[in-house]
Order: sequence, then structure tokens, then C-alpha cells
Amino acid sequence: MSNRTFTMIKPDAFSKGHSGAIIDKIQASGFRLIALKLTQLSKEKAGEFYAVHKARPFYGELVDFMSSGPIIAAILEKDNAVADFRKLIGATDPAKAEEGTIRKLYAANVGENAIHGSDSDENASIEGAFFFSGLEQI
Ligand code: 3AN
Repeated sequence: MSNRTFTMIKPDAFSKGHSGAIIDKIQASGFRLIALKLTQLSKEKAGEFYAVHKARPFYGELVDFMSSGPIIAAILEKDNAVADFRKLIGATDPAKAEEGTIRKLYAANVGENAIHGSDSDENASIEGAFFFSGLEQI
């Protein structure tokens, strides 16, 4: 799925009511919505999703935060989706994110940073399949 990426609007942005503005910005930037759902991760599922970060000091905090409230998970399509979407969301630390990026606009800090974007085509595919089934049909 090289023209697709996966995103989550994280609990901070969702609870502050930024989901609509964020989805609007994503679509205005040329991404098409392929799949979308409102859901909430259990601690166990959040731990599984972020298993690559298990050894990092912020892992426990990350799992607690990502399971703390509703999220919106979505699969997006556009040419060069992964790289273009990483550019649209901005740096992991919102203080370092470029003006106009989603994290600059809506994220509070490096832990609670409003939105996720896959970092490779392979991870986009794995992460999309984590939330959505039947993707081969869409
Ligand atoms: P990105 O989400 O920009 O790909 P990663 O993969 O390095 O960044 O980190 C995954 C998630 O872990 C981030 N979105 C953020 O929520 C959290 N995180 C990363 N670095 C830190 C940190 N230094 N302190 C707390 N949380 C962090």
C-alpha cells in the first residue's frame, strides 16, 4: 500500500475537540479517507501498537496516554502518502514543528502530540491492519 498511510488523532486532540479541524486539514492537503473509525485502545492494545518503543523510558507514559480516551484511526491515500503526511503533521516535538503543521497547531508537548503518522510503507500497512480488516477490498 505504497500510496497509503495510517493515522490516529490522539486522545489529547480528540478531547479538546480538534478532530474536525484536523480531518478538514488532512483532506484539504489532498489525502483521501479510505477507512475511519472512532475507538479507544485498551492498555494492552496500546502496548501492542507501540511495542517497538518498549525499551524507551516513556513507554509506560505513552501506553497510559494512548489508552486514556477515544481516538480516531484512519487510513489515508495520496501519492507519496507516508512522507507527505509526516510533513503535514510536523516534528514529534511540537516546539520543533514547522508553522502550519498539525502538531504545531494542536499539540501540547512531545508526549501528547495530537496525531500519529506511520513512518514507512511497511508500518503503514501493519498499523492499518491493526485497526481495520478487509483492506484488500478497498
Ligand atoms: P513519531 O510519532 O513522530 O513517529 P516516535 O515514533 O519517535 O515519534 O514516538 C512515538 C510516540 O512516542 C510519539 N508520537 C510520542 O507520543 C511518544 N514520544 C516520543 N518521544 C517521547 C518523549 N521524549 N517523551 C514522551 N513521549 C514521547
